[in-house]
Amino acid sequence: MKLSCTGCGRTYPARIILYRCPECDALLELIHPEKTFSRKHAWKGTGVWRYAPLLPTKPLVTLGEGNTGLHLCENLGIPPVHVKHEGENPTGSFKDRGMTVGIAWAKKLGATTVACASTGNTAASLAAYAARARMRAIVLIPSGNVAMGKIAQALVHGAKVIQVDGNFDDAMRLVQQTDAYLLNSINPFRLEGQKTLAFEVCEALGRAPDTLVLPMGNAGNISAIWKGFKEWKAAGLISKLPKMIGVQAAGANPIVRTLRGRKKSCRVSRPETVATAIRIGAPINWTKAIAAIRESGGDAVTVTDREILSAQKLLAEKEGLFVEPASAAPIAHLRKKKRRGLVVCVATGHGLKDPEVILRGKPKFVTIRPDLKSLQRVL
Ligand code: AN7
Repeated sequence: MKLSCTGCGRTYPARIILYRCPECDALLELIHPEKTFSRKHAWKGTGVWRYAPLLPTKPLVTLGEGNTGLHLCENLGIPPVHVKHEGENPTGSFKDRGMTVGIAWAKKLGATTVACASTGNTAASLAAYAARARMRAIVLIPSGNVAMGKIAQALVHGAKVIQVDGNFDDAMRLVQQTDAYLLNSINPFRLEGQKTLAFEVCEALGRAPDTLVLPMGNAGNISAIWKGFKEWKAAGLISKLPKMIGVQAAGANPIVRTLRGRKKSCRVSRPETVATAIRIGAPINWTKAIAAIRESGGDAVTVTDREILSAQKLLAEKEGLFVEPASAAPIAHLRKKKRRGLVVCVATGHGLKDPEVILRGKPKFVTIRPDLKSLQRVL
């Protein structure tokens, strides 16, 4: 097992703490010995650790992550689509898949303090797993733009929560200058856990989907899931790979701009969207994400805040699935553009993370006197 540079191809021992290539500064990824993929394993158990033979460590710290529902949705006014509801994870988002592996690796390394910058879900997940592993957690969040549920989670698990008077990108720049073990998606071990979503989808469908649609913020998840599909194919378990479609909010769409434009990378200096989870202007994993999109024949697309909120409501009302705004972005996209074949959307986080966004939308409900007449009048 080695860390390999996605830029120059140099390799490094997995046990060295590195987030970027010391030679060319590009992102790193974990490469397993070839033999791991050349035979079929008897996968054991459920969830992330079912795939332990394809993961870098044993399950040292777990809360029971993965094994989330793949819900067929036929009532959205679009061709049937499967929604993988990652809100069913222990802390309510897909981050737990990565965190269980990232924290296990931190433990192996003997780390005592772990840290991240976060728009909220990584902070919540890191706080919970650090508590379970008896480590100190430090989380940097942008001030004023993190959903209430996520802050409550980070606090209740005892993390040191620091608001940065700036946006996520400022917090990310800062946290990289600390000595703590970093568990943002720049950490390749975290992405190893997140790749298991691809395995679960393939096992549930008996094949890879034709298209996988998911929201992009730091673009770690799209990179991780693409790696998962490629590894599942290398193991001889599927024959075709899906197209990867990354969805960004109109006010925070650096990857869409990069793909459409001529420059190597286009930052958004003041990202803005109701989907605070993906309010990110300078994604850490943009090179990996662009590779995933190009290699898979996919695309990066934009949806507006209004389209996101409308899709969130539709999914809740028509299918019983309550997801947070960022997680509704794929459905918002599919309502604008028909995609043929077997389509899977990743709903990355639970709606309960951000109840304020629903209440701000002024939902209608009535108050009555506690008698039957009053009740009958409003029914
Ligand atoms: C619900 O928690 O970046 O493209 O700091 O919470 O892998 O970054 C969250 C990201 C999508 C984007 N949906 O995933 C953080 C953070 C939800 C999210 C994303 C996030 P990436």
